[in-house]
Amino acid sequence: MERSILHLDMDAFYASVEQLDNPHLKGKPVIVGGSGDRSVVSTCSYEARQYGVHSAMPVFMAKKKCPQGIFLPARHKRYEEVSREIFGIFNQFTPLVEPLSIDEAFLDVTNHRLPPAVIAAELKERVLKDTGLTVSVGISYNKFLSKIASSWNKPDGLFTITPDMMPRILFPLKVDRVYGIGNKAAKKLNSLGIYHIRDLFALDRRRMEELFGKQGGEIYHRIRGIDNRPVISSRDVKSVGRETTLDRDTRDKSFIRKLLFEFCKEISMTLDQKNFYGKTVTVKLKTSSFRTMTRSKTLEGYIKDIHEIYEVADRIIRDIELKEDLRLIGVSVSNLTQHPVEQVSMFEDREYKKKKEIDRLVLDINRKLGDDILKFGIEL
Ligand code: TTP
Ligand code: MG
Repeated sequence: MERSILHLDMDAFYASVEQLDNPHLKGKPVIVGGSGDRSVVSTCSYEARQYGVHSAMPVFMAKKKCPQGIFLPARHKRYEEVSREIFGIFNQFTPLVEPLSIDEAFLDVTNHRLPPAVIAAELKERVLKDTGLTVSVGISYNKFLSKIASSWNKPDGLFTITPDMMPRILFPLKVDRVYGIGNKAAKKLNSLGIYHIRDLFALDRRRMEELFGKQGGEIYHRIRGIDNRPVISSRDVKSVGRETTLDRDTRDKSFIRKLLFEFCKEISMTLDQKNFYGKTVTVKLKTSSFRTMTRSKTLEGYIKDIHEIYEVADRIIRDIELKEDLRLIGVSVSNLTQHPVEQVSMFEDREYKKKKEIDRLVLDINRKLGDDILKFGIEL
């Protein structure tokens, strides 16, 4: 059965919240970012985008492009508050809400009593009425296409991609719009003269696999409108983890720790993307003789910062005496929440620094309490 997937993405989220709270900023080029000239733009209003300002641009450059811009520091606590409110609205339409970031979600409305276009219109109206903000909505039969649809006529957009529009609607889009093609891959493709999905479409499956490895097949299908990834509601996400079977068995702790750091980096990025925080860090090891060991540590507070996750994973691994080589290593973060009671505000604002200090203290205390908190389990 064909699915009905909505993708919702708030328009110029941080900047729109600033305009909402300070109505005299409405219609003006508002740029939200770090305070120093060396920091980067988090986002900017559509008025500022006309001057070529965009997310991740250094602030000094944004000032050059748009000297009349109104530069504001980020107020993460406030954005988290609005985020909670909009997700509350999404959840009233269906429990199948998959958060992608602070202002973005997929909704699976396949079995909803109302048609998707009606739900989308009602959602837009509710968000505007309850929060004063606009959201762009994309409707399609899979995740990839609904995300493309939501960006089609932003801001305040509503657009549907139906199967008969495929694949031509994708042809003029740049290759980096395809889920699975990041900046690096896009640069590689550009160097081969492949700029648009139209060019990508000309490649056969074998060539795609040569270029993208295992993911090549998925990308080949995705640009042909096939994407079977399910919408996974935040309630169903129990943990975020990475693990790998090693090319060669080893008990070299410095190698193991390096690998764990890489995993923690990826986990932290995923947590950040999905706007999750976790409380429990688990390290999983499998020895050459196929014995599996898992060790977990549960903290008092929620974390998602790479260094904090690694600090716990590293502490666990340091305490393990390896009598055998390992064939598999993994780490995961569980006990997840999207909204920890003590709200974390990110980056440079004061609350965040305070919160980090508290988290460090908690880590320290946990470390002193040591193995009381360290749970130990062995599975076969
Ligand atoms: P986005 O949804 O990517 O951007 P946006 O909502 O500002 O604008 P639009 O969707 O209309 O294109 O990101 C949501 C928020 O996340 C954004 O308001 C600020 C923050 N953010 C950053 O802090 N840094 C970034 O590089 C990006 C892309 C977003
Ligand atoms: Mg947005």
